[in-house]
Amino acid sequence: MSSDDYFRRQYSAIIFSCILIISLSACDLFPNPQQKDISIVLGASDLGDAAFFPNLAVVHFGGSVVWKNNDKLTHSIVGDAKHGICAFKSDGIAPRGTFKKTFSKRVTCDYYCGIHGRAMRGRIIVR
Ligand SMILES: [Cu+2]
Repeated sequence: MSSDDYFRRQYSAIIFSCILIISLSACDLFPNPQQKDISIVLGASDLGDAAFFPNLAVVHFGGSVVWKNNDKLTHSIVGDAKHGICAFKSDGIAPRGTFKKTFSKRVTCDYYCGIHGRAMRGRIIVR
């Protein structure tokens, strides 16, 4: 094997590894902590499942969800559970305000607005 062939092979191996790593990350196979942004949309108090966008947010274990209030009314976020990690509650989130929650457990949490009730609903899946 000539040294040219040797370098060509090394080079191919590196390129192949890079492509593999990029594909794996794109497929979400590496569980990286991350942040998911959820918008409380304009007119949210009448929108039910559409009050939050995305309505179903998937976040990695150890990641955070940040709700941003893009409406003109104050809202709050209440986890729909009596105990455990899904039993959380924000203060009132004023227009343009945010609320951040970190999830350190693999769970599915339903939530609603503490001010407008289940007329505003959303779900988070932590995996
Ligand atoms: Cu609300």
